[in-house]
Amino acid sequence: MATEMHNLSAYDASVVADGKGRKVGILYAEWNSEITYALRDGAVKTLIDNGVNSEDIDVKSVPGSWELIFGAAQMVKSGKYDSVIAIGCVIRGDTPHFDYICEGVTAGLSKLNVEYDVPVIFGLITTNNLLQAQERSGGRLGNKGDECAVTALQMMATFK
Ligand code: RBF
Repeated sequence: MATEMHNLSAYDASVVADGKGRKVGILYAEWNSEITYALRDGAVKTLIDNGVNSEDIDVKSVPGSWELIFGAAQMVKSGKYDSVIAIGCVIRGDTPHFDYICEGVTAGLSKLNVEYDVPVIFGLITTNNLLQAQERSGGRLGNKGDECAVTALQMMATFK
């Protein structure tokens, strides 16, 4: 699991599936927007760099990571997308709220992946502090938004 060993933006474009004709929904949370905007922008750019048409990418925001569950469910059930990327950032605070949100979002998105035929990609960064989140959203360790886009492309190619 150690992201320290892995650059989140590193991928071999020659083996990444072409995204031409794919429709992708991107959902991002406004909480910790310094981080989530960078993740969102990374995901959009990587999709386009790999052949997805910009008109085939729908980007919607939700207030916080908790709302990613409802938002992703709506996107999945709409039947409009070949893949949905859910982006959020939860930073550990002084209360147990962190654990409740992380567990709830993880369980909610997992359920969608089991119950529906549209892959939902897990773009939730969960960190102990802001620096760790910055390092994973375009900093020292790359951008998890890029990684989510590559994952979506691979899942759409493998299962459609
Ligand atoms: N949303 C996030 O996306 N990231 C957070 O780090 C985060 N921390 C929260 C901490 C507290 C104490 C509360 C009450 C909410 C937090 N939220 C966070 C918002 C949450 O995902 C959701 O939007 C709200 O709880 C409303 O349903």
